[in-house]
Amino acid sequence: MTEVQVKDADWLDFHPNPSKPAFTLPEGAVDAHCHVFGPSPEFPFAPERKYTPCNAGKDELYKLRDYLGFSRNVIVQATCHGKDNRAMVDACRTAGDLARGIASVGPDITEDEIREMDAAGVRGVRFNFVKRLVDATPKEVFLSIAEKIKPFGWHIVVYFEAQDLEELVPFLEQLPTVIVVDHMGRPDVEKGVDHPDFQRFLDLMARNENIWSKVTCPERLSKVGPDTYDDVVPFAKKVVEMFPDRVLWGTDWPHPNMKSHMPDDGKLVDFIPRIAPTAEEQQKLLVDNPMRLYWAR
Ligand code: 0GY
Repeated sequence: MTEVQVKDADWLDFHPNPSKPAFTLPEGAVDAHCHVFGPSPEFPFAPERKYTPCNAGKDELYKLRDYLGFSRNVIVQATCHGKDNRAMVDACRTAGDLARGIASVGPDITEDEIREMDAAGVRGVRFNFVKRLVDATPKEVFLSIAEKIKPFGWHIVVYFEAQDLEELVPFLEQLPTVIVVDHMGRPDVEKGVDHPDFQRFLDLMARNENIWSKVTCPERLSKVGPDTYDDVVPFAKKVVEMFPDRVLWGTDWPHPNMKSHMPDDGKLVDFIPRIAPTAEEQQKLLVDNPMRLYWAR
């Protein structure tokens, strides 16, 4: 019998009717960080998951894409699916050339499995260091995965929290591919842009031209909250200004593990011109950079 996977009691569902953004996205804009959850039971959540979300499948995701005015998506494997990439891969196949994926894999992944995911649109793997989301993986395991995916031209998305960056720097500088850091390495925005913690992140990007950043998730990082997320603006704006050719933006729909509130995705889109005020920055952030990284072939 198929197990019914009931969402966590305190789970916040994605916004049922987001506003229409005031900001008009440039033609061909990419939502470069989003997820699909299930739907379960067709795509069950993994036994080792740390949370059980609501269902939020590809149909809902593509409805939101069209409503907000995006053209394409990069779907990042969510930890609630563990290393079972079927829901993400199925969503990529459904969208054809309009979606790419980032998988979560183990060191036993075979070349044939990588090739099959590549054909579906997968272009990278995610290494997760956030302790509330995953059990720790030894760095040697991540390094062996990196060597396996590198010949396919894939890259590595890393998710960690600011307090862990110092320890991670030597490892990150060892990785042999492009690296994309989720949510600017999750700075503590109360410390300010000039704090050594955020400067360490900017220095890392300055030293390593293969390191990119998603200037995403004001709703996760903000202490002042919706709808303006004012305290996150200086951080994201700084990264866009310093590294205009190595930044990506995404909604993070369906916003896993938000506890304080559920963001209005339309308002998140309206955050973009505040962190990328010029048309040139917006074109790079939303179109040129993701197209170069994910749609070069
Ligand atoms: C995000 C953030 C989170 C979760 C995941 O894969 C995941 O479960 O990425 C989080 O809880 O901070 O980027 O979606």
